[in-house]
Amino acid sequence: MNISTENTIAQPVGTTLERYIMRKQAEFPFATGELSQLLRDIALAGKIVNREVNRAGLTSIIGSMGQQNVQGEAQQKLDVEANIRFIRALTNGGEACAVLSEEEDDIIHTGNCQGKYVVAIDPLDGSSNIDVNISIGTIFSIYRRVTPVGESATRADFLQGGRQQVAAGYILYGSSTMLVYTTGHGVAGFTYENSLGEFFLSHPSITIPTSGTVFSCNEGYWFDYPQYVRDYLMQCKREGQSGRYVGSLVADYHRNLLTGGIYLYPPTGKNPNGKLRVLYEAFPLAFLIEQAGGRAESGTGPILDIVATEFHQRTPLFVGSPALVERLLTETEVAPKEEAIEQNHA
Ligand code: P6P
Repeated sequence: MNISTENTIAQPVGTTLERYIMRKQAEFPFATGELSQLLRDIALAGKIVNREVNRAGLTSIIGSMGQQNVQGEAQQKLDVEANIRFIRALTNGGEACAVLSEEEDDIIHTGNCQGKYVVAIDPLDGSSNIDVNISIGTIFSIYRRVTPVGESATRADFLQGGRQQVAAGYILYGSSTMLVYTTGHGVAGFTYENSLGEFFLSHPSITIPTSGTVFSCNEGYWFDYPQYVRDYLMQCKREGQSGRYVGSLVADYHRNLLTGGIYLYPPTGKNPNGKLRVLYEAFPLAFLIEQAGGRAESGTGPILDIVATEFHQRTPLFVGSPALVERLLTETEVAPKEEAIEQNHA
């Protein structure tokens, strides 16, 4: 029997994440496999968290822990579960010597002092949406350690510049679960097939549309927004653009990555330096968007040019299609940098 792709039987299932990682590793003769293993460890934890998210409503896993995390934010049970799962997977995998998690005040030492990498992670971003069945996500950033292998990691291993990341990505627990990541050679997306327990390559090379007609922001803060942001949003509305805001960063980001658009989290009265975290939200998403042909800015420069000085420091974030970010920063009445200077001198 001639088994060809035209047949309606035995259709190929596609390229698994494992096979993709191995093929990509083979393209780099000096690759030793540690980063590949690290990506596998993250994917494994993502599968486990995916299972917990999918059955959250059926078990006692939804709802609040009745306590706050180090950020002073109400901690959801799934936040704690996801944090444990990723730290355990990275510890058991052996490639990461330390982890910085949004859920932990300080570095978590895995005991893998021979590990060449450190991982900054938001185990479950947008977790306040869990109870109402809205998409949530994991965001991760991988650095090569700067301290000697064999010693314990230090702050310096995490307080690097955005452009020192060696890999970054997210897992979106949405209508389908997707893993999207980059190692600096483009952006690939994988969709999880629950029945097989595998991620399959579904988006081999993601590039963001140059422009778009979507803006994503919480307009409840309108009167807090800098004038240049209000000017930009007014222009969007005059042109009949669409406001799309899930309130879950990974969901809004992923939609704009595929269809074009801009996500804005400007400085607000409640968060004068922006709400989003540099090390495990802005940096990884900025790395991905630049690899996909987009832009990520803080309002006073590219996100990736920031050099982190604190583990949980925040930044304003404007990220998405390059033409939209450019327009925000240059075509509005008061250029951001001028406004920032004015505010500082006010
Ligand atoms: P706001 C969720 O808490 C989060 O970190 C992002 O996922 C989301 O985009 C943003 O904050 C929502 O913040 O202030 O609009 O509720």
